[in-house]
Amino acid sequence: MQTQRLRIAIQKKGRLSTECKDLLKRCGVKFNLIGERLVVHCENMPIDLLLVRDDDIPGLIMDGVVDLGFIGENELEEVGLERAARNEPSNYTMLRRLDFGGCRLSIAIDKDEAYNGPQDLQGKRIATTYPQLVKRYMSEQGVTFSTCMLNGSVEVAPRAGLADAICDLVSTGATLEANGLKEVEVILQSKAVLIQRSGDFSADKQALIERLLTRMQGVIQAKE
Ligand code: PRT
Ligand code: ZN
Repeated sequence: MQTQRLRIAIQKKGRLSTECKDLLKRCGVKFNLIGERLVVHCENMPIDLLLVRDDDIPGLIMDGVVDLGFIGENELEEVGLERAARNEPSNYTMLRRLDFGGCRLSIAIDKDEAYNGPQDLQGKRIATTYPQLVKRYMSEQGVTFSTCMLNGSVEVAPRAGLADAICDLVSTGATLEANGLKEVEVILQSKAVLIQRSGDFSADKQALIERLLTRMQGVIQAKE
């Protein structure tokens, strides 16, 4: 069900949330976030913000339920692979890469273990929240492995005896270090991106998207 108003999905709470809201505000979008509301109507433009878990954003775009979404490339790619494997639509248009949310998806092992390359991961169990991205990387390397799917506390899996290695997001590396792990392979570099659903847009919506993108370009350039 498409509406006249442009629907933009953003993470409700978390690492991308504040910067997405700030960016929209700097682009001149006025809104007032009150309480636990899922949909927030902007005051000065025909825009509705949808405040959701980041995990839901790629699917909302790929199903054509919302028009635009802010999401980390790690999540976008994982969900895209997952949906493609299930023969569900996984298309979208990349509008622009943003200057926040930077991190990398890396494989890490016990810091005292020797490591000479991906072949050392042969037959190992890898704990991760990103099984599809790990699978893609490992099959490119020709290495077989098994997974241990965890949605949190991935970094404690080796110590807890649940896995031999992990594949998780890293920014400073402090979490790996605190858990006695060392980063051995970077399998994806990620940033927050702005994506758009596939399909047609009314002329008004298209013009609004273009106006937002022009303003975003100005805001981002001014920061550099
Ligand atoms: O509730 P919801 O599902 O919406 O949020 P979430 O808990 O799934 O996601 P959130 O808010 O933690 O992260 C959202 C997005 O931020 C991720 O999908 C990434 O695109 C991006 N991002 C950037 C990060 C990090 N940096 C990051 N450092 N996501 C997670 N981390 C984790 C990392 O795995 C480690 O556990 O933060 C911890 C600290 O990292 P270090 O390396 O600095 O110690
Ligand atoms: Zn999430």
